[in-house]
Amino acid sequence: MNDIKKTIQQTQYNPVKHSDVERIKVESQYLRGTIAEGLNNGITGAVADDDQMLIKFHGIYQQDDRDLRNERRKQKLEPLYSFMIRARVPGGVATAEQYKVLADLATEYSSGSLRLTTRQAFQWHGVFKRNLKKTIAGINSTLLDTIAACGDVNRNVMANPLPETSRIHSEVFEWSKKLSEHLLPKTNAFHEIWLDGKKVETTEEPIYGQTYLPRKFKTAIAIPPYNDVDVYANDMGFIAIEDNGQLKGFNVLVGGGMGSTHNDQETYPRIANVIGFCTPEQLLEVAESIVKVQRDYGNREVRKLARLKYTVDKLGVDGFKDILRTYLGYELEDAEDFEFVHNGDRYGWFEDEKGLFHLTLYIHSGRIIDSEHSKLFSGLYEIAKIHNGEFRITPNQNLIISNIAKQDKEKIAKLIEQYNISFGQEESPVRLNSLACVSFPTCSLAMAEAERYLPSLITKIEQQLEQYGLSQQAINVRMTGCPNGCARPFLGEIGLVGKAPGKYNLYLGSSYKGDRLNKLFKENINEQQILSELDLLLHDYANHKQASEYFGDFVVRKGYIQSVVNGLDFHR
Ligand code: SRM
Ligand code: SF4
Repeated sequence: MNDIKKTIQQTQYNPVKHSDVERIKVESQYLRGTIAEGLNNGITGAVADDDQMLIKFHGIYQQDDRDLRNERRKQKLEPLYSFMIRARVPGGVATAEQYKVLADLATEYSSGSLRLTTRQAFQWHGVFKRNLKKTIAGINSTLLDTIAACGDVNRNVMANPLPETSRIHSEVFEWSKKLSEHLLPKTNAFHEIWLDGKKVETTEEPIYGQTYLPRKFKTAIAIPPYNDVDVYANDMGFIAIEDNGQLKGFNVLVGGGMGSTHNDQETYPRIANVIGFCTPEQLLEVAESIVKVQRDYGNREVRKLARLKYTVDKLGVDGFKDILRTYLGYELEDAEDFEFVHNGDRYGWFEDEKGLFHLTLYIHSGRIIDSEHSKLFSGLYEIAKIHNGEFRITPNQNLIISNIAKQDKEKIAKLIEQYNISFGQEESPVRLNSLACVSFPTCSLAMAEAERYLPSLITKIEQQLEQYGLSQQAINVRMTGCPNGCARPFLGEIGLVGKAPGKYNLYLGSSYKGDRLNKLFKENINEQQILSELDLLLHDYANHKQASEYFGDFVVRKGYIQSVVNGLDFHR
């Protein structure tokens, strides 16, 4: 216990040792900073430097259009600043009524599209400073919010979105909401700044304290046999355990994460460790205790080493469990058996036990926009007008029109056809299993294209697969514009991670169910080189794969790449 007290002391802000972000948090008066004043400053489209960090806790990122950066520089104009807003949508569930308002906000204040994220959230890009307050107030009017959608706190809690797949689904979904609520920051800053709420002085943050967490913190709940939430990629994970149709409890996982830096061996993606089991009644206190261990033991000096995964490796898994026990006052029970089959989505129509229908749509990179090919934005809006159920975002950037009554099925099917919306009926398995992050033009950290480029690369990979008689083979292809890992590329059987414009690192060897990392196979290669490397591998795969053997397992079995289950082996 003394040890813990000592460590808590160490989390007190130390101006000499701690990173500057810690100073910003301490000086912010519980996340207020000068955000409110900055919104009224019409001279610049940006907010103050320190506030750029703080607005993340409110679900907002300052960005600029990178396609226009050089041109504006030449014209001696400041970058075209705008903001990305992310809503917190626990379990990814919004009613059709809510969706309609969110789409209206996109039309009125953002770039006219909605973006579904890899963590089951909605994003609006291109919101100008003058429209921030109106957009956030609009989101709040639907009873959704943007609190803690980003920042050094627990983020949107993910959960398997498909009610048809499990009898315990609704219970697990309720737990994802409770977890999300329980771990929210309690400061009143959000209401004061965005909703003109009454000023109430914040004197403490019961879970987080004044400096919040050392870094972002992510939580997901998986329901076997589906690992669509990629539970191993989360700081804290729970795997629901069912017993005779009842929710028995959850296996507890800690220490997952994807982010890394090119050529920096200190940073690495990591698969979370299963450290035990808890009952539903214990879930909130277990989660809170894990968060507190990270709060007190996480690295506040070097942000790139501040995620829970590094804390777990620093303490050792057993060391982490020992410390957790002292926070909890008891030991977790032994983990239960479970089996995953896949970390992707299941497309098309499903009917559940109650006779309700669910339709999973394929949405490339989660971008809800009208294009020449499909009037997706308009079509979903028309569906929202007549649908009485929900819109559920999947962890793979897709959308489920959920709980459709039998009498509405035909009407919705007609709209799907009329607006040419895909539910995977025409796409190849490799396309349906592909994932790309946002990257250019909005992401300030992008090094290479992802969302805008992946579709054309997939077309070329499809041609190769067809040539080798593998068109029906599902292979996970995941691309990101940098190694931060937003489309979880280190869990792709084929992972492509941007290095420079047109250049990618090629990673191979993840499992199809997301419980093994991939590893660097070729560095800094262009499209032609990517395709010729894949050509050799796919040729061999077609000739020598064992029955039902996935591509990721094949490249490991054939020795093209080493199997990596421990993040520390990622660079070895
Ligand atoms: Fe991410 C930063 C987009 C999921 C790891 N991520 C960013 C920023 C905000 C760039 C920035 O800091 O300026 C990107 C904004 C792009 C834009 O214009 O929208 C961004 N991340 C996204 C989204 C929208 C990607 C997508 O295509 O869907 C996802 C939003 C999820 C959400 O709703 O909250 C998104 N990001 C992820 C994931 C996947 C996941 O969580 O399952 C990861 C890997 C898992 C993890 O966290 O380890 C991820 N994003 C990062 C990192 C690296 C963190 C690290 O530990 O090093 C950064 C950079 C950072 O935090 O400094 C980052
Ligand atoms: Fe941006 Fe990199 Fe994340 Fe892609 S992986 S959205 S490029 S931070």
